Amino acid sequence: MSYLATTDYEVASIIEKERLRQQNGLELIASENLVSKAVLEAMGSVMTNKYAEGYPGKRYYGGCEFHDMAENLARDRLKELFGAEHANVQPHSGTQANMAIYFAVMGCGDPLMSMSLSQGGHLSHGSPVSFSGRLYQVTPYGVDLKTETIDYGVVEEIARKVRPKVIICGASAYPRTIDFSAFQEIAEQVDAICMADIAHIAGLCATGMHESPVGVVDYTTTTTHKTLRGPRGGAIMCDADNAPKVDKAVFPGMQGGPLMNTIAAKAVCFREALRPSFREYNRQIVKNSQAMAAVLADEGLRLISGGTDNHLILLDLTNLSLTGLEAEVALGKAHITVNKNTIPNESRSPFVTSGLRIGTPAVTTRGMKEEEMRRIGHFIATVLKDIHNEATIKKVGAEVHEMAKGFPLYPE
Ligand code: DSN
Repeated sequence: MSYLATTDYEVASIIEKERLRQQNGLELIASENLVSKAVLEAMGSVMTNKYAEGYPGKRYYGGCEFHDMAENLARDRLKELFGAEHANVQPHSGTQANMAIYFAVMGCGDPLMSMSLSQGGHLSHGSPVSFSGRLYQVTPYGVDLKTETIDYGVVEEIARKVRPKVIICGASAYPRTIDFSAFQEIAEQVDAICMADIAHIAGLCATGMHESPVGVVDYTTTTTHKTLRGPRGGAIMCDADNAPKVDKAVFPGMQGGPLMNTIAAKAVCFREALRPSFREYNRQIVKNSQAMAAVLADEGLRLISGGTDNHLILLDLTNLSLTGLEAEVALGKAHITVNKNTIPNESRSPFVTSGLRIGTPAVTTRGMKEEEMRRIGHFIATVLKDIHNEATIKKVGAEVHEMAKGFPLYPE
């Protein structure tokens, strides 16, 4: 029995139920992953006990010598991983990292250009329901409705018209390669600052599976918990010249004490990501995504843009007369966790949607390869094509359980 179970059985049993949910099912949420035991240990360590407002060598509290060491390690490892001149590892999340860049380079009401949320962007890129949509004057760009990919000519046209202060590239639901160099060129033509949010594809960028924007665009933000496979949090990279304003925007501009246990865990994650096995892992994420995409297409499902170059697949369920919500619920009953998602030209609300987003980072961490992806593709198609048949869902659920057993979360 764990120590927690002896002191707080209620919380311990909730955590155990969640562990079993993760163990017995297939996690296909594109933005999630399963961290190593080393990352978990750093997260649950005594580093959480300390206030360390400020930065290494310049803190507002005594007793920070080991926190300085941890934060310096995290910064140095992240810089090494991406070849960055400067790194800030304090943002509590990807949204905080984005907020810090906005605060560093824009004033309220300044024009901002970004991919619209309904076509693959992110809430914090200027959605009207986010602080970013309320503080800045946002002009969205989307995808070409025929190819369902970004049309850089159109992005340039909008940029010339709007003359934004900042152009954001990066997405939460875009299955294709993003041309960061093209975005930087467009930004330069209109004297805008270019910011890449690589939250979803950071692991792919760090390992050469996707072009890295670091050293190409002005600012790069990321989360650390998606394809990077670290603790839940954010980070920023930029040139040395821009470091002072970024650091000031994070602290004291926007956050108080950094989460030092998370920063220690980020250091652990970045070291793991520097190993050759992490490159292999990211290569497998993409191979898995493409193997699953091929099966889903063979089954007659419609893939937005016709396929995938990265860790995620976006399905349009319109030809099955299904909503994303119905699909998410039915697959959940079969222990397959996915999320409903808007698609280009969406006609439904974000709570219902016509699409489904599927990602392979977490199942790849469990050691699954193309063969398992093909089976999972068939599981998904079977449920979606017979969605009102509880017996079908139950049968697929039992097969999922059986398959999951063969890939333990923490085999050690
Ligand atoms: N909520 C995350 C995602 O699922 O893409 C982004 O922050």
